[in-house]
Amino acid sequence: MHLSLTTIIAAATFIGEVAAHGYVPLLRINGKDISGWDITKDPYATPQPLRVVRGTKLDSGFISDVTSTDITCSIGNQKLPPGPIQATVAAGGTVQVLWNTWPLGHYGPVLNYMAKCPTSDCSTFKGDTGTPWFKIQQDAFVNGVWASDTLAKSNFTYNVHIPSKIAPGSYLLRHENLALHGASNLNGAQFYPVCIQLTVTGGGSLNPSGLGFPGAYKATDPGIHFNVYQSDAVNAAYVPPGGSVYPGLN
Ligand SMILES: [Cu+2]
Repeated sequence: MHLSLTTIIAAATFIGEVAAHGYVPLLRINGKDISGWDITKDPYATPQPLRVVRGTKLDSGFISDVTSTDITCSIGNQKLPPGPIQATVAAGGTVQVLWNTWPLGHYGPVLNYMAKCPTSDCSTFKGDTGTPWFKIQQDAFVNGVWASDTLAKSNFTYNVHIPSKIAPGSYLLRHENLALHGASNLNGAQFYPVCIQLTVTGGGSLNPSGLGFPGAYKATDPGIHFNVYQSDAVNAAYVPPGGSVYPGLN
């Protein structure tokens, strides 16, 4: 009975998701609002608006192929801003990511990575070759709730804590919802990465790297090919893909 009910809920979630995934039209840093990428307006504006959030193709859809360069910064990773732009945040500070919406039941972790841009201008950096990325923060199944549902219940907001000991400079922040509601099927996981161009001030001398997007994820990773409809105990033991948070960041 319980299994069949969760199957029905999963099916209903799947049907309902065509219209409503989510995107990031707004950031907040130190109480200041910064425009993100508004899928309802920005793709249609001429000239292309200058945004600190990387633009995406004309939808808010997910990536399911972890070997695609879309896994780096969302669908159409080749689309770069028309000029330099970055939001400034202090090392040790917080970037609030305000999604327009996020559906309950898209169970999964929220994962956050950074990569140092090779020059001071991040707008020319795709980040899709080599291993420039490092993981800074992740939340999975905490106190019986998936991080995705916590985000949905928190005004669709997630707070990214910028490490205090990284070197100052220009960075891409890769913030990602990983939806596992269909992930018991191989290639059924849905990735929703969002890249944000930052100037980090202060900080220390740490220059971490080591992960590639694509590269860090495999379709068969236990944190990607995973059945969320088993038990709280199984979910609590869930290990996100991409490894541990880089040590010594704070
Ligand atoms: Cu969805």
